[in-house]
Amino acid sequence: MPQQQDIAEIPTEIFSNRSHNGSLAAYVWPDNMLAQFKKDVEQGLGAFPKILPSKYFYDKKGDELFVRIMDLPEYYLTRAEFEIFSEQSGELIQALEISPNQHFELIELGPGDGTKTKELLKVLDQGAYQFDYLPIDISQNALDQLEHNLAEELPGVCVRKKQGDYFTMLASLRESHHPKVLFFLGSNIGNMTDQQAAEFIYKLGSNLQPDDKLFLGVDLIKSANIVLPAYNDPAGLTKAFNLNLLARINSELGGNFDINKFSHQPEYTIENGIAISYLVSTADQTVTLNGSNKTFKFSQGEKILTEISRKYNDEIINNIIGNTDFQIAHKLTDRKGYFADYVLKRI
Ligand code: AVI
Repeated sequence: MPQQQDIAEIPTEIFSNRSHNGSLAAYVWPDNMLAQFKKDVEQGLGAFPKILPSKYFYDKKGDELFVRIMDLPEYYLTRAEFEIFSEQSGELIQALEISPNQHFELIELGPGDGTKTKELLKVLDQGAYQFDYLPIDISQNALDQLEHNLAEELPGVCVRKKQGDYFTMLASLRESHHPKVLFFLGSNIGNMTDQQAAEFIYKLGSNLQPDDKLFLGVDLIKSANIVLPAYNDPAGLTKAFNLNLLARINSELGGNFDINKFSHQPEYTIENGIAISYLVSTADQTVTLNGSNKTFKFSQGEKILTEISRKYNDEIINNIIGNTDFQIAHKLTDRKGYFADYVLKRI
């Protein structure tokens, strides 16, 4: 039976998270994306230990489940970051070093419904700051909805939505000479390995100018009795979220997974600092995919690693940004010290 997997053994390319490209909530996939899904599944299930990329959680059902997870009492991350935005907007503006007479661009990668950012936009708007808000997402639908809501709630804010891949969109903004503040919230970075996170942040920096800021929301390392329930809620939403990956392989790739023969198993220790989600086979079984000559054997108790959710401290952040052009300028935390928003300054 496979043992707990050392995170260092995980091939880094497997974890490219939804957050690289924003939400995948377009739901109708071009053929090349379906082919990539099939390739990743065949490769991941053929590997030992088995692994599936977490970016495939986010189909229509997965997105709906994640929205509900964020509302769960056990899932403290969203509330903790919201608290920072709603209670410390003054400190936040100070940390970003923006002044009312300097026009700047507030760019957000994968804004979702923008709930947290709206708290800041409200204060900036009232304070007569001069800025444009540029949400970047792969989903035109998500951007249209956000723009519509902002037009109603904050009509004074200039919204310039950018639909597409993060890095393509950021490159298209390079010409502008306004100072930039880049938001990447929700501990989305935590679904990447540290190596991937370092590469991702390096690439963000190459699209920014000295003194521009990256505002990075991360979940902090804390004890297992707080972290584990966030990934193992009694209502079973996280279990459904994890198992939805198999349902998706069945419906989109013609798989024959028996969903009832897999259980959801999150693992976390404060020493490791990474919540890892597994699907565990509860029987010896074989799975096939349509149009694939491969069969995938599972022994009872065998695990598929489906997601990592990294937790951080200053040392880990400093290691990750060590070879990038960023340094920590400020850190804001919620009252319980569960979550942090780091202001990383481009040097
Ligand atoms: C999107 N991401 C930051 C979430 C997390 O906490 O890793 C995804 C999630 N997985 C299970 N619950 C929530």
